[in-house]
Amino acid sequence: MERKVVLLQPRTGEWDIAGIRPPDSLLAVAAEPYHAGYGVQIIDQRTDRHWQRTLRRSLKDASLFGTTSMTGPQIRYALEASKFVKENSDIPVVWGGVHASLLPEKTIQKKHIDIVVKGEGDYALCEIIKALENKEELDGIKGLYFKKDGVIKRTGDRPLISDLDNLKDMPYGLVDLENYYGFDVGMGRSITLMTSRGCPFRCAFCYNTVYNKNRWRGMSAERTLELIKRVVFDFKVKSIYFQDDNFCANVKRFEKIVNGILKEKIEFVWGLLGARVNTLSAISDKLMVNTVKAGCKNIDVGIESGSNRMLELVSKDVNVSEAITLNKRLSKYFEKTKYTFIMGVPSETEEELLQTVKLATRLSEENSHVLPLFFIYCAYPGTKLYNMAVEYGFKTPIKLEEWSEINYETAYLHYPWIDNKRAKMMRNFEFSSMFASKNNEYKIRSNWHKVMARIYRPFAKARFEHNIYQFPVERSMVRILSRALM
Ligand code: B12
Ligand code: SF4
Repeated sequence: MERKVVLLQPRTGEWDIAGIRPPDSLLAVAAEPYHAGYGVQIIDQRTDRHWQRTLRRSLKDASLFGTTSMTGPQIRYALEASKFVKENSDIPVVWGGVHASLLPEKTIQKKHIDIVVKGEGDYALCEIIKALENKEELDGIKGLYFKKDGVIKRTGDRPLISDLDNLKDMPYGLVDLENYYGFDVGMGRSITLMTSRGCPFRCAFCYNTVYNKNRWRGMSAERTLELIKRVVFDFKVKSIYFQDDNFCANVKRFEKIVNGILKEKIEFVWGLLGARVNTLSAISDKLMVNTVKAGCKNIDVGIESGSNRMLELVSKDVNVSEAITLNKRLSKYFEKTKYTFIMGVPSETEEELLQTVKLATRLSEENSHVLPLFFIYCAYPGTKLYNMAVEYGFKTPIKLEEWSEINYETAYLHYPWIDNKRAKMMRNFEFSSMFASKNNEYKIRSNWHKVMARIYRPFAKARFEHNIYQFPVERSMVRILSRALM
């Protein structure tokens, strides 16, 4: 019997209510072994309620188990699955993903993990499979941390993949695309795509500086168009959410993609997760118009703060007035413009936080398509701001499972610089920003929830704009409801 590789996508916690995106990380690492003829199975904890039953069955003819990790609750679910594998088989357990890559030494120490892939896994996983099959040593495979006879070994860093065009097509046939929904673009069958990796900028809170070493690498416009055509024509996808960290980093490539969509009359709607104020500012009006003509409905931009001091502190390399100017331009183009803001960075004052709220309110007034969203700062290991957080008293989690607590919802509880009042204010801005604007409606699937959101909107707006953080009863109600739905 041919033995297969089993990959498991862990749950992500409360995020799983808002929508479930395809397991792109696992589809990416599955591509090489799949095209080399190995059997690969993907189990998704988020869509398979009986994942343990499915996994137990799969382990009977499995040669290796792999899973992925982001800092936060996903770690807990990935650990649960890894423990299950170890209790029910003797196959090696491999971890990859952003968290395992940022903290490989800590991750490999965990009892239920045998191999950690630091960085990109597209080629590494297949190399591991082949080495194990041929009973070869793992020492020759770059980017690994592994245990051998109780000793932890590392093989040195793997260089970043420079030519993304050489990557094999993702084996979408391994998942049921019908199970995935909830993207930030439109209705109908939708998918996420990543056509570039990394970002050349240096934001002090972002994983990119460590993980991608500030290097942006993009598929060619031609390969990107091929990929788009594949999902639109072969999989009948109606909307695409490009979740590149910085889709427009190379404006020439961006222009070629937009013009290609128009020239080849590829009909679909799309949105961009990663866009910056200064890169968008460098885009001509003509290209903006064509971008919209080519189906772009939604653009997400990280503004981060209404205080220039904070923007400097986080090395955003953009200032408040640039954001205001860009916003006026964007108001003429996109159906939705999502701005994200970050709160609770070490040394942020109450006044600076309120400046951010004021900026978000102004941007919404000057552009009716704006949806501002507020997030509480999460200290991700390896970043520059993380070191500052440690200086400010952030107690670094020691064990892998403790990292699952460093969630955007709870991380601030570990920050001594956040007092009770500030925590209440931030929780209020985080929650009310989600409901204060009518532009959030596209995110709500059920009509019943839409009606509730409409009734609540004026209260949310008042709470947001006037910093009314006392008695947050509605938050508790939503929490109870979401727990009931999970
Ligand atoms: C889609 C996505 C999600 C999805 C789920 C993704 C998933 N993998 O489970 C959802 C929407 C649920 C999500 C939620 C969140 N996300 Co998110 N997300 C992304 C996003 C946009 C794309 C990830 C992706 O699919 N990439 C494509 C694949 C190909 O790349 P990759 O995941 O890095 O995988 C490669 C390697 O890591 C490795 N690898 C990965 N897994 C495995 C497994 C094995 C076995 C092997 C061998 C190798 C391997 O090989 C892959 C190919 O090279 C990234 C940003 C980005 N542009 O990458 C952020 C990102 C991963 N998310 C991030 C964050 C912060 C969050 C949130 C906390 C956001 C928030 N503000 O609350 C939440 C909560 C998550 C949690 N803590 O549990 C951070 C992670 C930081 C960190 N330290 O972990 C990122 C990097 C964004 C950022 N710029 O900060 N996210
Ligand atoms: S612009 Fe975005 S992706 Fe690039 S470093 Fe800053 S936060 Fe990260």
